[in-house]
Amino acid sequence: MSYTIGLVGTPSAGKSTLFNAATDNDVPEGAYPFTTIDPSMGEAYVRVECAAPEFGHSCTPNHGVCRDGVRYVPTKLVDVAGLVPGAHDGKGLGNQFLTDLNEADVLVHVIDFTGETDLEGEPADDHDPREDIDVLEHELDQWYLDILEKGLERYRSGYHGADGDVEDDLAEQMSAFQISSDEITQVILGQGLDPDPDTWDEDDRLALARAIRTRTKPMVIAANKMDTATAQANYEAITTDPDYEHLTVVPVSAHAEKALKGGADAGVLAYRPGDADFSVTGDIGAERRAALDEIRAFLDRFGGTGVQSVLETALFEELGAIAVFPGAESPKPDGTFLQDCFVLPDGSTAEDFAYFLHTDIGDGFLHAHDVRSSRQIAADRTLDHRDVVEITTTN
Ligand SMILES: Nc1nc2c(ncn2[C@@H]2O[C@H](COP(=O)(O)OP(=O)(O)O)[C@@H](O)[C@H]2O)c(=O)[nH]1
Ligand SMILES: [Mg+2]
Repeated sequence: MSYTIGLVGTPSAGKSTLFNAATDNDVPEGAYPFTTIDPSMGEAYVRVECAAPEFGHSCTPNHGVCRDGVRYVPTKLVDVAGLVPGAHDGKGLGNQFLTDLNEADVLVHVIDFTGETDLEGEPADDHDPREDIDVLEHELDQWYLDILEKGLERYRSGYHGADGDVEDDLAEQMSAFQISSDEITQVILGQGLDPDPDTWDEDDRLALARAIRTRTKPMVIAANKMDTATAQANYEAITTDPDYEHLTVVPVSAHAEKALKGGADAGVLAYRPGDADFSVTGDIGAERRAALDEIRAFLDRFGGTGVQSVLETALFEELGAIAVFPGAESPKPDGTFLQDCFVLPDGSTAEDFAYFLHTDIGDGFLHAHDVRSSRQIAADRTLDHRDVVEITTTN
């Protein structure tokens, strides 16, 4: 199991550029856990501070790499092309777009913050990036609403749901979104709605669809092309607009990341993806040096190109996932150490982790050990990000 981060946005927002910058990694061959089935699906990495130095050893990752104490943990990235206004009504790639979108656990909405691309991806003079946000939210909400209405029809038809509870019919209709009937009940109550669906008017149903959407499809905005003055002005305006306070907006320059990675691949730059700085290690011309000076000014101002941080924000903050190391305090006889680092759902317990590793490990669970503190931990203890956990089994 691993998470999939979906890049979504209007044409020309910079999805492919960001996708390429995030997936074109200098990782040894054979280190890829996912086979590429289609070109829009790739392997990206999220950074996790490695636990190995705390034990005085260096790690030997099975997947991804570790660079000076920073683990690059693989995650799937998918470029979901085809967002156009009216997608939920079947416009453009329509339903295919929504099906593809559903493969993602969390979304990164890539937006051209320069305002020089309209909703159809055509050049524009003064497009407001807020429209991009509104359009995607509207498409998603309508899509969820359509499914919610079908769930209500199912409920009214009375053919399904043994107990006749509306949340059961809704959960069944929304099974693709992986939401349980208990969670639906929570959302209904959270919206202050009466449990009887016959009392819900159109606005109530839309609000409910939206609440289920934000819960099952968390999202972060990649404010792309922030290497331009117009994008910076729009960023300032949007991040101070109270109507958009509910969103997390990460400033990004996919171009800068691509340039730095290119320089690192060519051996003229020392740069680790996500770093806030780089150094020139090879011969570069005056022109390239000037371009790099601009990138350095960008990094100084924003703390990085934003490509790594937008993926990490999506996974660890919006989705709330945690990274856990299965391990012991010293290397195995063959010298391997902390080979794995897994990304698990928010709220995972020691026992969940055991089952995540293998059904046999879960079934044979005896106790878990917090390796850092050398303390035994209960099966139902929820784990924290970067925990190092050893599981002892009966077999
Ligand atoms: N200035 C600037 N231009 C960018 C950036 N990222 C992408 N672009 C440009 O935006 C255009 C569309 O990019 P592309 O990745 O093909 O967009 P997609 O249609 O969303 O996949 C191309 O001309 C890119 O070079 C960026 O960070 N800064
Ligand atoms: Mg593209």
